[in-house]
Amino acid sequence: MSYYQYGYPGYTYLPYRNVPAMAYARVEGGPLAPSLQGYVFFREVPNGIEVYAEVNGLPEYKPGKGDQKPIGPHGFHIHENGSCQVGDKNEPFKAAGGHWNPDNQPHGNHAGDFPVLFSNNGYSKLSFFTNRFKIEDVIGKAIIIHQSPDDFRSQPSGDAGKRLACGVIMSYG
Ligand SMILES: [Cu+2]
Repeated sequence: MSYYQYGYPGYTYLPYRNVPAMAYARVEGGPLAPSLQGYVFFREVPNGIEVYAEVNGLPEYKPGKGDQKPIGPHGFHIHENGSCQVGDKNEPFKAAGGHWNPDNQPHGNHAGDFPVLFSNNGYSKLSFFTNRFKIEDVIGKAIIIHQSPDDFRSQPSGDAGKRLACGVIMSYG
């Protein structure tokens, strides 16, 4: 899998000088979503960072019933530990720890609280802007995609359920 296939919008017109800082995470599904794979890119833009994610192999949406949470749209966050060890197959990726929260905010306003990912026959593409961190702050942290939506309110992690996929953020270029 090469970056080109994912068509990161900034890549082809990067200048040769003053190349903006970039980082990426290759995200891979664990035991609950073995065919999931994708990339998350971070690119310096004026006044902040553009985050661009492209993911395949997400599960289909299923509404919640009783005390079962819905499957999708998918909670999406930066977690504090750069480890994607699977661990317990029923509760994977606990090694990534809790949400990355450098400025001690409630959940919903963590620096690494991202918009949810919507699955379109398993495919999702999302880009958004944030000024909550610099590229170098997130290198070595983990991206987690959850099974259930983030309500941006429940503490400490938005009730987003199990962890489908994980990727460690690396510097790029
Ligand atoms: Cu999370």
